Amino acid sequence: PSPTAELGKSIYGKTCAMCHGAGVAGAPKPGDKADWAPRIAQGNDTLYKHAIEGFTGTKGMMPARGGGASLTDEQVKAAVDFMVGQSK
Ligand code: HEB
Repeated sequence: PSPTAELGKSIYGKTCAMCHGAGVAGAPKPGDKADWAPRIAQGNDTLYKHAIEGFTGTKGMMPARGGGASLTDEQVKAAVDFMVGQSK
């Protein structure tokens, strides 16, 4: 795995899995292709924007940077890439 993939997996485990791992409050689980397909179809730029700035959808509320205010954009994007990679 590339360094970015390792980073994404690590960030996901520390900051995102608390909601996304079990699908808490409507958070899409990595590997749930039916939930991810329409999200992935929006394109990476939208996914990154929603993960960085936060977003409220039909299922619930995604907090900005998953509540990890100190995460850099690169770290959040790497975690998004990891989640998308698990879900294709
Ligand atoms: Fe989240 C969603 C990412 C954390 C909750 N998210 C989401 C998405 C993404 C993400 C990409 C999709 C968007 C669209 O569709 O556009 N997250 C993420 C990351 C992280 C996270 C990367 C780490 C940093 N989340 C989180 C947490 C929570 C959440 C911690 C809890 C608190 N999310 C969520 C939800 C959702 C999401 C609920 C869904 C919304 C709707 O409605 O759709």
